[in-house]
Amino acid sequence: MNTDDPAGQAEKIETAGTSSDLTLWGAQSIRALRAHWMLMEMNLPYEFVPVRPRMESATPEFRGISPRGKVPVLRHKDFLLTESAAIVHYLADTFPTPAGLQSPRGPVARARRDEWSYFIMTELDATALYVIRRHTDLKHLFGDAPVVVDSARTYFNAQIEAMRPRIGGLSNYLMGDEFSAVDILMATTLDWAESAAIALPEEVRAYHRRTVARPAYQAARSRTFRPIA
Ligand SMILES: N[C@@H](CCC(=O)N[C@@H](CS)C(=O)NCC(=O)O)C(=O)O
Repeated sequence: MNTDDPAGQAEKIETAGTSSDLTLWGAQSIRALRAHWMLMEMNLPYEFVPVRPRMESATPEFRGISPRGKVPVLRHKDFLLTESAAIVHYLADTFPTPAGLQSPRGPVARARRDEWSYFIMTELDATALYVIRRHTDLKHLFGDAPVVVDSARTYFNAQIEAMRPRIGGLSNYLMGDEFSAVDILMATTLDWAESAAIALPEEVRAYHRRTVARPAYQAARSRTFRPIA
């Protein structure tokens, strides 16, 4: 077995741009979608290994790449990186960003990027949506806990409500008028909220609709969630 490709399904993605020695493991997952979307926004060619959570990701071979058995994983040459937020920021910091894609520079812009990223990844993703998922769809693994699910939903709604003016504010995107990696983190998290039947405020829905209308999102979504035989 090729240890890089436990499912034996690696494929070379043809996109505009030059070879960049990039490989991405991760399919059928919102966190993997973030990495595909960023690669496609940046027109970077990459090899895609469609490892699914709790399927190919559970193999000893994949754990050699990702010790916790989690997707996504990015490899750039011999540098391996997990964590979807770290991956999208690494790409923006490492490769030239095309027009219309902002890569924040300088301490203030970086601090704002970090503020959004930690908010999305800790308060919305880990503390709320992942808790809901673990105790609903994955309750056979993590236990049935309706009180915890209710509390996580309430928490998510309170976080979104408090940030509603900033998410749906005067600018098109979270960092201003130009799209950036934090919009990928936020829009995919809002996708996830909608699929968990959470009703979002109208301004937040408008931001979400505007962001997911980008062609790279559409392409990344169909690649990430394409059925695997
Ligand atoms: N904080 C991580 C979370 C990664 C994660 O939990 N990925 C899920 C799929 S969305 C996974 O690989 N689950 C398999 C498992 O937990 O065994 C990130 O954002 O990359």
